[in-house]
Amino acid sequence: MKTVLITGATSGFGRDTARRFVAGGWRVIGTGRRQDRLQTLGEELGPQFHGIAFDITDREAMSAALASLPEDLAQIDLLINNAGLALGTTPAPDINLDDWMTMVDTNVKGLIAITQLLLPGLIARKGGIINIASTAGNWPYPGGNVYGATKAFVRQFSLNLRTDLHGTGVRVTVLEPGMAETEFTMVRTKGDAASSDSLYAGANPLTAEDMAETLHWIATQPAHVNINTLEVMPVSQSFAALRVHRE
Ligand code: NDP
Ligand code: 8X3
Repeated sequence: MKTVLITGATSGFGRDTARRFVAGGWRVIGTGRRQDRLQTLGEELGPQFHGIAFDITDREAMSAALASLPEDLAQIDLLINNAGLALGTTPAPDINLDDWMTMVDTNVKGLIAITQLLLPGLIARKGGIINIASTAGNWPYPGGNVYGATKAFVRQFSLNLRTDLHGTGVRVTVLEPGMAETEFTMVRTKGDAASSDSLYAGANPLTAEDMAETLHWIATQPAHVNINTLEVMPVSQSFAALRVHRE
């Protein structure tokens, strides 16, 4: 049985991806800060699921949690770097600098730290890494500022990682979802349910189940196939024109 570690399995994409991989016969290690949610998911999914709680911005806690994995579970075949967040939609310069730093600490520094920790084992097992970036890393929008920049980092880090891992047999993919209804906007707006509801209302956005299915599809391609990049949007979402400000 193969083992996947999914960061951010307490909600949204990560939680449904844990469900999908368990259904597909994988052992799943799910992470996140909310221990209670990991426990609830463990009760739902049974012994194929193992939750470990840590804050991905805390390198010591993360190393200790990963080191505490039982020997069989520590043989990880696939890392899905999903944990991440946006904070705020305010255009620069009227932003909260702490929010910008938290996005960098989580989406960039947390992601690269766990990748580096697990890389020796992934190379030994010719495993795989799937990083979750975003359309926000490819298409600028007002207020996207640091969030979009962290996701552009994730895209380029993924491509560069694939280059570094040339010849190792390790697969690397970056998945770039567009608008999807999860707790993402509740987090971004710091609990503004009305804003979250109105963003998704009538938009028929992507769902966590859509992304779980896509991630499982990427992971189950024949061993010689590498999906480099995959951008996915709801049909309702497309591109806006460039703007011109006139005096
Ligand atoms: P959710 O808010 O529903 O889930 C985010 C997950 O990330 C949670 O499990 C959360 O766990 C975890 N997480 C956040 N911060 C930390 C931290 N410091 N330490 C550990 N875990 C953390 O959002 P989504 O499922 O939508 O987001 C998943 C990924 O997809 C993110 O990287 C997001 O940027 C990306 N994405 C989302 C899109 C969308 O429209 N929803 C579109 C494109 C990309 P906990 O709070 O328990 O720590
Ligand atoms: C989330 C998609 O467009 O809300 O990464 O930034 S968007």
